[in-house]
Amino acid sequence: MDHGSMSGDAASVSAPMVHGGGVNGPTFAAGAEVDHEANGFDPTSILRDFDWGKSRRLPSGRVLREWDVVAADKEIEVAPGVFYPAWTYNGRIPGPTLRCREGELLRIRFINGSAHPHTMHFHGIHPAAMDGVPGIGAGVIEPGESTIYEFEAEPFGLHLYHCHVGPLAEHIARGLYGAFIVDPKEGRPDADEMVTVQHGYNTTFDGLGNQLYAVNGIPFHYMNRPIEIRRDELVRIYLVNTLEYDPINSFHVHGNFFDYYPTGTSLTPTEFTDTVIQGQAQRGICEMRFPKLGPFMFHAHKTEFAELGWMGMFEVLR
Ligand SMILES: [Cu+2]
Repeated sequence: MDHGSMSGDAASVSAPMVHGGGVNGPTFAAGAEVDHEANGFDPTSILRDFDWGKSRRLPSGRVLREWDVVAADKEIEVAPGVFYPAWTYNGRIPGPTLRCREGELLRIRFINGSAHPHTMHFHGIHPAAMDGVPGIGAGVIEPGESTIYEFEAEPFGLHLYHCHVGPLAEHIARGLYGAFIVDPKEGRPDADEMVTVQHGYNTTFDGLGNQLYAVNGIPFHYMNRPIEIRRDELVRIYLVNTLEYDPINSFHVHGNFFDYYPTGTSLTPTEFTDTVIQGQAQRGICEMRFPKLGPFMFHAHKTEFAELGWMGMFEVLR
């Protein structure tokens, strides 16, 4: 076909180059994916993967819940052909979504298999010695060493954990964070539950910002693999922001509104909205039902973040 002339026929409008960005989808090579198998994790699995650990009832009647968490250095393909020297909990970014019930006794055995010193610092109410910060309790856990963090699950809500060794921003930004969910004693209504941890990758290590943004590890993942949900079913999203080097993050859903429970510490929502802003370590629960069928975007409403990876799709099915 002669492309020399732009006038007249369909030649001038057919077969456009595929450029992503904005509503056209990923800016990266359209549809290209990273090697999830080599990475050892897949955001589609992470989405609905809640790690309840191992539990048993103590003679006192109380439930003891235990996990092993291993820190390790790992190169991860964060965008097609882009490899990032990450630090991980249990080999994935974000780390495992640790889940328990209010009032249980929690025991986390932390093994540092990384070449760098790390800790696990949990958000929640616990003794100072279990805070996972340098110089208090077990303090910094050196490479090859381990410790046990033990505390009660309180308060109920959506929390997080992360490394607390300096330089703190880098230890977090390298990938050492995860969601920590404490269910209320009475539970929450049945729902299609999912976790979305918002974060970024400062691939230049200049500490001035991020070159990539994502939820659950891989930029644009849910553009390539939309999240399937059922029409009218209650959807509950545990939304956590662990982004470093940028002051705020946000979550916006298209074609719908949601009830928002900041920090998940109350069973009464504070807001009915389609957009929430979260600063670093802020988190909250979003509950919604999709009444309409079809594809609906979700993304950071900070457009820069969205176009550098923080966007995805819900596919509402019958
Ligand atoms: Cu660390």
